[in-house]
Amino acid sequence: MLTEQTLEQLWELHINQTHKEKKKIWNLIRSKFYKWQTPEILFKIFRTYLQRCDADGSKVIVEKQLTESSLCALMARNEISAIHVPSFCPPDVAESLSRKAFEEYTHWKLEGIISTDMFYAGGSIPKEAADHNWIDFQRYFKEREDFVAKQRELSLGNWAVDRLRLDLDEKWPFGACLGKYLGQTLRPAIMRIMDAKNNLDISVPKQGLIHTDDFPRLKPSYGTFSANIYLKIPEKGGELYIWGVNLRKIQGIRGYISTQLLATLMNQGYVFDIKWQEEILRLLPEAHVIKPNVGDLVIFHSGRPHSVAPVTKGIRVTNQLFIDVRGKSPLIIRS
Ligand SMILES: O=C(O)CCC(=O)C(=O)O
Ligand SMILES: [Fe+2]
Repeated sequence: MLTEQTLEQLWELHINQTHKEKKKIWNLIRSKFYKWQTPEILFKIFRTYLQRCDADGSKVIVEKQLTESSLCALMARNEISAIHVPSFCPPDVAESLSRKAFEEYTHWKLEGIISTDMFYAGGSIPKEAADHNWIDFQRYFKEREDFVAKQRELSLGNWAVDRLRLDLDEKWPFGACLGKYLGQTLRPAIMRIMDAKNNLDISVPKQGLIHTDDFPRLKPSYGTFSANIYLKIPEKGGELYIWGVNLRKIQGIRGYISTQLLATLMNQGYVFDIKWQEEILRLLPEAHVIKPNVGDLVIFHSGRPHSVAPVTKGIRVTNQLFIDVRGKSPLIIRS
């Protein structure tokens, strides 16, 4: 457990680092770009000229276990949209974890302003939320060890996140390790909960809120992937939509303008606005729809547009983690 003094020092280092990042030329330009509502203005100018993106032909593959060849097709070559491994987590473990999650859940605002339709179980504060204020930052580092210990205890030593870490380490040609930040180990996964009362003041469309968690112009062997292990499946809703598009592959000046504007809209700031959601949907081809069962694992590039259909009956519980791919080096696991 970290002392108060160490936590304060970490926060100071974190603030300095964040200030340095903000001063980088690209980040300054980007913040001005948003502040002056440039995306909205450009969108109005080009609206009729924009073209719908073509799918890149990538499919969702279903396999009994992760293999080196499927991981390389997904993460090194962006050839497939997602890997779906049924029954990755034993059903009794899924049941025990999701029962506990439901007993203690909190609604976080991401980046201090935007509410989401996801809740998070105790000890599961998202790193993105913790990065923005001192109270949540402390909680992240104070709660991470207990959270992991409790997940393992509830899983009777069979926590599927541990299995995933081992599989990735053994099957990715350069191994896998837990992420570090300022010399501290990051938490390997969070626990997310969705239910019918989502706290959002907008009515969410049938396919959910389309977004990306990484830039959608996908590069080979570089990017952030999202892994979800489904612990409880709702009676209605909760399907995962993934659009098999790679905005980097779209050619021509018209394609370039369309994809740059689309990429901007799928950034968190616009995601919670129905008007922009309609525009995003209009520019995308048909989606892959995955209806996971209890215990399934799905991994996909988080720069591919994706969404979760609103839960209208029952609850949905997942363990989620991000996997950073950084060329010929170990995968980085973090949440
Ligand atoms: O819960 C899911 O199925 C996916 C949620 C999501 O947006 C993500 O993992 O990035
Ligand atoms: Fe996401």
